[in-house]
Amino acid sequence: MTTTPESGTKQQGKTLTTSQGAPLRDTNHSLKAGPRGPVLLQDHHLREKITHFDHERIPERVVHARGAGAHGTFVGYGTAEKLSCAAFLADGVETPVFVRFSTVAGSRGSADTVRDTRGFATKFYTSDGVFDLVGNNIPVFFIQDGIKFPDVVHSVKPHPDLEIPQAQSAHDTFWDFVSLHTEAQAHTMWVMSDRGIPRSYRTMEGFGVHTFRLVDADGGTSLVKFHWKPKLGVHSLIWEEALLTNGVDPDFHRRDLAAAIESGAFPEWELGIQVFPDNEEQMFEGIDLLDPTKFVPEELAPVQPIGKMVLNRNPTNYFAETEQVAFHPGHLVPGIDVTNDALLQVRLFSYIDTQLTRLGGPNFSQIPINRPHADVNDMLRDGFHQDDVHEGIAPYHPNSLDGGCPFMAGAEGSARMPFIDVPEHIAEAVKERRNPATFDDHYSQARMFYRSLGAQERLHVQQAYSFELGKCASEAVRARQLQALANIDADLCAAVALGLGLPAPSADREVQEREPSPAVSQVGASWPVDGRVVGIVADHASDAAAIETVVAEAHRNGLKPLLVAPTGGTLADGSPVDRTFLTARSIEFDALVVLAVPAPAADAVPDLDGKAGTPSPPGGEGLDPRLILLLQEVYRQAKAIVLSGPGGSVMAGAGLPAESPGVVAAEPAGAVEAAVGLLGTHRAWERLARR
Ligand code: HDE
Repeated sequence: MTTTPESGTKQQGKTLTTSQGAPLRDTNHSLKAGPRGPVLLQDHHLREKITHFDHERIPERVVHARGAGAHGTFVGYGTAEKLSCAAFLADGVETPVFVRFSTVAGSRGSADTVRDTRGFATKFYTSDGVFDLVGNNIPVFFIQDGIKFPDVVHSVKPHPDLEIPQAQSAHDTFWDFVSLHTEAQAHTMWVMSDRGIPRSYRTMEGFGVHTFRLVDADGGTSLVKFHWKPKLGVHSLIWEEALLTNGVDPDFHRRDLAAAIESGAFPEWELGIQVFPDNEEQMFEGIDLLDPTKFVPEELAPVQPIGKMVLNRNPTNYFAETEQVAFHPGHLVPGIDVTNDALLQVRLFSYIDTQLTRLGGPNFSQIPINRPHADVNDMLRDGFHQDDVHEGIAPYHPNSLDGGCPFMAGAEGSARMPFIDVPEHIAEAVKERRNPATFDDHYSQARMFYRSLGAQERLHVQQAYSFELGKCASEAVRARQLQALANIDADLCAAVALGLGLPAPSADREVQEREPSPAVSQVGASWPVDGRVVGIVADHASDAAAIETVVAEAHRNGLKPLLVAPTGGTLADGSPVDRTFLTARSIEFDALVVLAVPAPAADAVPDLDGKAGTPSPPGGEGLDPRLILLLQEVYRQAKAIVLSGPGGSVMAGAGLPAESPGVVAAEPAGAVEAAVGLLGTHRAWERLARR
């Protein structure tokens, strides 16, 4: 990782100075009247240092405060050329990008693996200016109209009296709101599914959510929905992992993204579009394309790939890049335009407004990470943090004094293609506060999504609702949400009601049946394993050749091997131990290869985290209790376990069945191959189904 103390900075080998460049001899002592003080006001260096420190923080984002960023490249396939004149979508055109992933509800210092929607915002530095695709990892949103955004956000944020709970939806105000404002039910269903706890930012789909409009070179238009498809497939944590991770490694997603890039396992996504005719109705198969609480199943409108994004460089400075990046759904380029989706329209106002407070004024697009790579010749002037030294005397249009410049795009003298607002016919309308009737269906897609999941995934949804509602103190809120679940699916409602100890209500309305969409399920497909983590359990007596083979094979297959042993130090092959039994925890590993069965160390340092208290199952007396805990957790989490050489006997000692889906025996030479075969499906799903 780049954060090692040895890594260089531009200041290496240089002399310390004040901000004005004056060389300094001492930054450890303030200027005092004698060694015992008092401190003198005239110490400019002291005052500059403290004043700057006092102002180091800027307001965090009101939502999406916690995030991780990465640089990369987008390459167009040219397949969208017929639909859009956007230059960056043309065949083979390479465009630099910066992506910021985020959670929504938590503060900047909250944990990565909470149950929440994730942001997936991409800045394309195109030759025609910046295009921002500011999406989420869930294709539907909580609300249909942006005027409700403060309401939904206030409901999910910590209670205003004590600022508790942080980064959680499992509390009364959130469920109060979503059970009253039932258009939020579809989005909530996605968040309660495994999608709400991604394994990694690298294994998330991304969605533009709204319907956008593509414009071709002749002004022809089509409606589209944007999708990011991860090369590694969609993969999530299970709840136990998410909870453990919040404590063991709250930076889990940040670390995973940075470590993958650092190791050369560059995360990749294909950008795809679903295409719909741009007609007056703006409907597709009974789905209103302007309703952002609805998605269009891929089975009805296939996602057509139009380009590929690879993230290949970590930020150099978190604040300068990831914190100061400013996205805006209105940052559009010729060839892409917005629609009248009322959620999108309000966003067009909000994102510039919020930067005025967050980044301290109107010149945030001059911050390096926000600077377009295209020529900027605006007539915006002055303001806080103005970095440009504008020349000329006529920042107005029309002018004759600066040669009439800058020219209008498309006019004589300008080579640039203009952004054209699509001339859209607005039907004769009455000014009113009202939604179309097609927005009234709040349940059919929540039901369709739930019924499209695999049995194990449905079980997770049941558990998630039971957990979240179980944390609500108000019985009225719990009962009201159960009513919403009754309208979605009677079995789901019954399972959650059972957990809550409340009666399961019957549906109180007719809900339209929709065909299931198997594409939303994570069960059943197989994916590449790049950058996945394999823990190798060995001890100081383990055979050097076996360790060498497994580590080399892991690298060859693009996996990240971590050697786990009872204590630190060096193993027989000379490799340093990466994790001791004290510092290792199941959440870090996607698969475990067990090469040795270390016995409990007689003189083990007493464990501070209570791991040593794990009871030994019958037959497990000879095993280190921390290894038993590791195996039990990895087993419960339905991860691959490969038993090799002496490791073969370990399952029984940990009280686990040796014959089980996702548990295999292999020689060291074939251990990684066996793990790769199991890892492709992300989990031993059958093992989860058995419980
Ligand atoms: Fe955002 N949203 N949002 N949002 N949003 C912000 O902008 C807002 C919505 C999304 O990594 C804020 O610069 C309103 C939908 C992402 O910097 C703010 C409404 C979707 C990010 C804001 C929405 C998103 C934001 C906070 C309803 C998915 C993080 C800081 C009309 C399609 C971007 C900022 C980053 C951030 C407002 C709805 C995604 C306050 C008013 C729908 C990924 O402007």
